[in-house]
Amino acid sequence: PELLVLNPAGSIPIMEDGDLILTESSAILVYLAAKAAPEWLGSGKAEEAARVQQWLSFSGRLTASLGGARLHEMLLRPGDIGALQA
Ligand SMILES: N[C@@H](CCC(=O)N[C@@H](CS)C(=O)NCC(=O)O)C(=O)O
Repeated sequence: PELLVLNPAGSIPIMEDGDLILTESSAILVYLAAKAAPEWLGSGKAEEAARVQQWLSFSGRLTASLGGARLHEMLLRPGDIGALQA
């Protein structure tokens, strides 16, 4: 119940920074980079902005497939392990 208050979707990671609550790893990464190392987000040029989004999308796909495989193998969550490894 405590987790669902922070994220009704029930997933982790969840980050709290003062009153701010963020979910979704890509949003958390962008927030941390913007605060600590904004140059990592590029100069605002079209190609650099697209490259940041490209890597965040790649990261999201990895999280979905590897996270799903881990839940299946370690926590016995039903799933198609072949599809999760693709
Ligand atoms: N798109 C989310 C995916 C997060 C995600 O899949 N988290 C998994 C753990 S790695 C989770 O909380 N799963 C909970 C569940 O499936 O019940 C992100 O990038 O933060």
